[in-house]
Amino acid sequence: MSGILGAITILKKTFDKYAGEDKDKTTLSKKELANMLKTELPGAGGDKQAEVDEFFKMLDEDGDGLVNFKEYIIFVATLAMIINS
Ligand SMILES: [Ca+2]
Ligand SMILES: [Ca+2]
Repeated sequence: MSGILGAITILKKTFDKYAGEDKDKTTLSKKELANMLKTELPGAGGDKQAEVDEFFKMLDEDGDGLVNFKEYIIFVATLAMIINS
């Protein structure tokens, strides 16, 4: 698989990998998000707790304390725009 569908598959797999670290496999907890940032985006600020808090607040649009797949995709799309600007 290549192109957009391949990219989406990778994004979904990446989400599932980190979201599945605890019992709730459909959302990212703050701890899971920190692990994802540290591994997938080294240097982006996943090392310091304050920066993880900041990231989490940015991602958790509905404020329920968890990052669901939709919120994650919005984050990835935002990241794509930042990288291309
Ligand atoms: Ca989870
Ligand atoms: Ca949320």
